[in-house]
Amino acid sequence: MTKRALITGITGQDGSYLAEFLLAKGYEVHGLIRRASTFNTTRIDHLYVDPHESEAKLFLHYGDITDGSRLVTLLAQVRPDEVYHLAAQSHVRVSFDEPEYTGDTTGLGTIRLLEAIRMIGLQCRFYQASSSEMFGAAAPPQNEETPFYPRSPYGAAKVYSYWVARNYREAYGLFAVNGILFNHESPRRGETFVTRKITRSVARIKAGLETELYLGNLDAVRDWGYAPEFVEAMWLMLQQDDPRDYVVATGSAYSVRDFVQFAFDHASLDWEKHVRFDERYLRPTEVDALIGDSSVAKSALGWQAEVHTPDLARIMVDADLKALETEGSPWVHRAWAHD
Ligand code: NDP
Ligand code: GDR
Repeated sequence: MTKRALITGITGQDGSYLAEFLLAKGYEVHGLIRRASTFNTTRIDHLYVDPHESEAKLFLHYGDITDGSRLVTLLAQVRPDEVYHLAAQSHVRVSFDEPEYTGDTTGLGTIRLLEAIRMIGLQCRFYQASSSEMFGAAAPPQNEETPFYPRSPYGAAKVYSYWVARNYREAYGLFAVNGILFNHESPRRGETFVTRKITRSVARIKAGLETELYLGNLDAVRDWGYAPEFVEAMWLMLQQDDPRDYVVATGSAYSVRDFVQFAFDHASLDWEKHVRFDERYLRPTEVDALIGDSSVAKSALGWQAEVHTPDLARIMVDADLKALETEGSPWVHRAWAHD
């Protein structure tokens, strides 16, 4: 029997890799997409198959995680075996500007989806995209037992989602798991997250299109892994006999400054000649250090990271250099105020 999955957030970095992964495993994949006035499916366009020409396995449906009744009609129509809930306002800095909206999408969006599952009596497995940001100010290394101490509206909304996913597991016996994923990046990473902002800028500086890169806190420490590997861990969590929560991380620690150095070095550039400080990229409360201990994922899922931060930086710089070669007209894209 072909398995059917529904992915919310399919147009995002993780959603696109997960869709690819599940299609390769033979799944029928359904994705929730937002109606927008411009195309927002660039990360998954390569997966599209014209249903008139051959048998399609990927289906996209309009909807929004703030629209509870739509989630009911969609789940009733698709009846997925596995639901991967990735949709969220996912930018920590932006969550300080839009705290209420972030609470509505990143927090309440999860209960809307869980309620929709419960209301239609759907038997499915549920993955919640939890985050290392829930640990916030808790000292590293962080694992499944570390108490949460979120430092942003985003982190607080994810803590809410974590607990409602657990509650539906305990209250209604839903196979619901929280994947507590540490930062993971790729050439498909949104352009305003720090790694991609850096690697994209390195490529543009190398090509002579710009000379300066403005950043905020270079001292923050993160445990950056490679997104295609992390989506496999999501799938593995839903294939186990029993639901539980898992930390997924590489276990290594590098500062933003380290990442800058890896990226500029790879393009034979001296970062100190190009990187400038701009306080607008600081956050009202910062998360100083996130370093994950994913020994449970290793023993229970057989999962461990292969790509670590220095290689990741090189993969991303190479991809951004290549993208510039094929981009055509080299418009100078300026980042908006709060990336
Ligand atoms: P992205 O920001 O790349 O993607 C977010 C997705 O959510 C996009 O598809 C976006 O759609 C969709 N979305 C946003 N708001 C809504 C809404 N109101 N209704 C429906 N869809 C919406 O995130 P990532 O792929 O990086 O992350 C996936 C999930 O994992 C997120 O929940 C994130 O918070 C979480 N996470 C990410 C980590 C990381 O390091 N990447 C680490 C830990 C957790 P659109 O394309 O239209 O904007
Ligand atoms: P993060 O990712 O907040 O960890 O959340 P981000 O790349 O935005 O920031 C990482 C660190 O870099 C510092 N920083 C800057 N960040 C941005 N965006 N822009 C800058 O110019 C800049 N300069 C320094 C930040 O202060 C921070 O310390 C990501 C998201 O994917 C979340 O959805 C996810 O849950 C967590 O990772 C785990």
